[in-house]
Amino acid sequence: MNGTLQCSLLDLASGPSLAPLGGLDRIELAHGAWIDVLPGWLTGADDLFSRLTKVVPWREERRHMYDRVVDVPRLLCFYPEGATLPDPMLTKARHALDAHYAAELGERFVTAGLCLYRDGSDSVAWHGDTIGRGSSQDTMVAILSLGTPRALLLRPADGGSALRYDLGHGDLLVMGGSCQRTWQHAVPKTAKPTGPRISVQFRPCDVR
Ligand SMILES: O=C(O)CCC(=O)C(=O)O
Repeated sequence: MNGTLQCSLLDLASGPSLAPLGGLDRIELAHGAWIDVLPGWLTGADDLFSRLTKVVPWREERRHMYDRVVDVPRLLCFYPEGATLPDPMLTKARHALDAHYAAELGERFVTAGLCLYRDGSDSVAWHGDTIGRGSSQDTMVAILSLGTPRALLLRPADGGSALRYDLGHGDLLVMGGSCQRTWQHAVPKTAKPTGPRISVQFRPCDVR
């Protein structure tokens, strides 16, 4: 899934388009977790990427860490259930995920969390999405990655070595099964010159 964000002539000519989700590859992890990956799920997304950087009301977050309040090193915007997504293409992507996973998930993806990693010093630390039902139930979190490729790392929550997925422009990675409670994921900082990346995470109700 490596690549750079390039504005190709093909992209400009054809506009955004979603590949069939039948092309997803499932990788079984330990403890009942799995991931599905589909590199290049969304093609022609250069305009979408630049629109999202402008129209999404990105905001900084601060959180408590030990005895200090620190900036969360990325910008965020959360679209709760019922909110209009910032671009119709994201609604289309969510419908495609709903159609593909309906039987297995048994519910729809209803929220969207958007994160903007401005450069290589933006990151997210090791965590599982365990606010809500993800702490006790199997669920799914689908990530559409846009912009500059970044590494998404996954490691067993009880220790063990990490797996690395380099998520490029338009790639899809879905975490499923017990992944949120038995595995952790992170996007580490990188010292390499790195352009911006947007992560769009689609989640079912009460998973965060
Ligand atoms: O950047 C990503 O794709 C992962 C984001 C993430 O794990 C989160 O916001 O909980």
